[in-house]
Amino acid sequence: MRRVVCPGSFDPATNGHLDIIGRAARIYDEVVVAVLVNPSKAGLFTIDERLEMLRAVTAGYPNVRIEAFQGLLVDFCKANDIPIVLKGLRAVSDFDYELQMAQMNLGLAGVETLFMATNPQYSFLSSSLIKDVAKWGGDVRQHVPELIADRLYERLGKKSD
Ligand code: COD
Repeated sequence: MRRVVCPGSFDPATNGHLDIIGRAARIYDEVVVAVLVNPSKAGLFTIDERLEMLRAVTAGYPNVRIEAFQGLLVDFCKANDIPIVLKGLRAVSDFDYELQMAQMNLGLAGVETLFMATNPQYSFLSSSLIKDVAKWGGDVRQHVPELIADRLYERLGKKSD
């Protein structure tokens, strides 16, 4: 079975994340979306909320599985028999850090990293930008699924129209 992991914080997932996940689901037999549990960084959404939202918005993909992980990504890969990490690359600004992580993960455990070029319509999207815009009442509905926009506005105490 060809299996791949798409790791991230997903706080919350954006259409950019979902584009990569959907395209991966067409290539691989199984896509594991792995949500990092980072005890030192409180997110806007709890891990359970992120898992629940991701499961809802990927429900149309029978070969996508949503999991949480703590610790090293390579340990999660080993425990789940996943040889490949798939990352979306938005711009050159992503590249330096992604390359470092890819090389570290290869050295640590022989886990390969493949990069998928972001669909240009999503290349400027990040979870932090979405949260910032939503916090000030800006419209994020074209950048995240409806369910996630509703949860964002609710969490931030903003009117949702
Ligand atoms: N278009 C396409 N892809 C996108 C977009 C977009 N608009 N936005 C994000 N992505 C992709 C990128 O590939 C990104 O890497 C991934 O989605 C996740 O994005 P985020 O912002 O949700 O998550 P990050 O960047 O905070 O996730 C970092 C990891 C959790 C992957 C990383 O910290 C990690 O692997 N941590 C585990 C601990 C570990 O192993 N550390 C050693 C690493 S060498």
